[in-house]
Amino acid sequence: MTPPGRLPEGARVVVAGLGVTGRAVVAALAGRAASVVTVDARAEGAHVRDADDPATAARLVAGADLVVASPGWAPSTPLLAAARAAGVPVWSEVELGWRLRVDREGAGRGPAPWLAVTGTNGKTTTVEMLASILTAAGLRTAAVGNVGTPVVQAALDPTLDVLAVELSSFQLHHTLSTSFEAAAVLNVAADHLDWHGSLDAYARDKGRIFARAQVACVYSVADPRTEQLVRDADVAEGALAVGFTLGAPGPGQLGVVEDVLVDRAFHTAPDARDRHRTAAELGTLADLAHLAPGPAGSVVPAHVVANALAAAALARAHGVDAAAVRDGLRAFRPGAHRIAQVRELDGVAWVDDSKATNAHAAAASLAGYPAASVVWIAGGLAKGASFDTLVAGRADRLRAAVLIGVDPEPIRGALARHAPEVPVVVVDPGDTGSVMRRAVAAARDLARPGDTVLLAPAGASQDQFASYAQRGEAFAAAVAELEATGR
Ligand code: UMA
Repeated sequence: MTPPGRLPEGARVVVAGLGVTGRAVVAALAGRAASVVTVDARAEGAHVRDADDPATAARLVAGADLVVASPGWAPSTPLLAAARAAGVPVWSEVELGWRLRVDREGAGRGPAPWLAVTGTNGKTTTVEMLASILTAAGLRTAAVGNVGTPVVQAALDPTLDVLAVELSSFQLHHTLSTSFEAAAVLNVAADHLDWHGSLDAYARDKGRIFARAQVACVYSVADPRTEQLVRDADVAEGALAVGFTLGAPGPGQLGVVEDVLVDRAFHTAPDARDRHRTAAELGTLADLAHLAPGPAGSVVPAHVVANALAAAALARAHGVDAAAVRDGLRAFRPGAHRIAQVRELDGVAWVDDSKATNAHAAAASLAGYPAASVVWIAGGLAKGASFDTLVAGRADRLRAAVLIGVDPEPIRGALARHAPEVPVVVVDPGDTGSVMRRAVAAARDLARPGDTVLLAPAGASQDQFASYAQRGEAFAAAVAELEATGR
């Protein structure tokens, strides 16, 4: 295996994808690779546009020592299949970043440790909470990875003390040799099945985050699949398995006792024999009160508390003290498009949760509202998922549903089966440019004062929008237009 710090000698590299990841990879390879060929079906400036033809794909990999694959490239794409057939290694950009990571400023400090987070939902929030905690501890850090900033960019930055890394299952699939200081799997629910082929394959790729973990593997006590991934992992000697729970924590866990966030994994009792009876207080639920949706005094959603505990566990594995955990959680502010109220108009709240790109996330979002009070804007790329559990479990919250997306059928079918009494409007996918405006107008007609119009699509955005962020912005713009025109 290639040692850290360099590529194979005189490497000829094929970069699959020239989006956010591919551009960062090309920049990182400048001066480090003998040649770089970029492949992208759509992006301007790519050397090769059509690698879907198996003969072209085989020719490309025949002249290469390495392929660096962007996350959107499924293993079944002809280029990656050709690389496998020819025995040419395929690395994720995360693997490349890990191999190239540089020492921190200051003599003898070595590369920055990485604290990594994956999971079907909550990973962006968790990694941002983690960065906030690390910052409160006086460390120089950044939330990087799937959250937006390519990992390879951060790996080459000597000013960072520690990295807070969000990893998707796509990125982990081609990640081979990483050894994180600590890593967490928050939850595993059906998502991206079209890419991975099955839930088991998807979970296995998530589990790669624990490989060679040095200090701690963090899992959810409520999700046995995440604990199993820890058991299956080959970790460094002495690495701990640390659970987080919304209930009272057992030894080796973080959890909640009354309204106190408690650490029974990383605290040190003055007398080691007391370890199993003592705990460290990390803060209280009041430190998260600003993260409750709705008016002051609303309940902090369970998934927010879980994310905070996971972030705290990773920070504690890095040696951060309890006061910095509390200060970091207090200072944390969630990013856009995550259950963000964009307007209140005539007694109706308009909420953007465009980040809810799968059924599990949409279910968590809908859970926060009273019965029959939500006009739900949903739909998008289903990614091979079923919506029956989501709709059956949340039908009581719905006043009505407005369906967007090129193929509304998967959610429409689930609504017909489990919520036949809920009115459904399907927005004709014909004119993509005006989809959100038409969805918002339909929702306006269906909502009553006291209701919430909730964009929680349960699908990815790319069938009609460039990204979940653009979908959320289109929603906010359409709502602002409603207000401006007085409609
Ligand atoms: N492309 C092809 N052929 C293919 C697939 C893609 O030519 O078969 C091209 C596309 O035209 C595109 C390029 O490859 O120009 C790269 O596309 P990409 O989809 O890999 O995306 P990037 O722009 O590199 O962004 C990726 C992540 N995207 C995906 O995982 C789909 C971003 O996560 C991430 O922020 C970024 O790297 C930096 O790490 C987004 C995402 O949707 C937010 N993630 C999924 C999620 O959170 O559910 C996993």
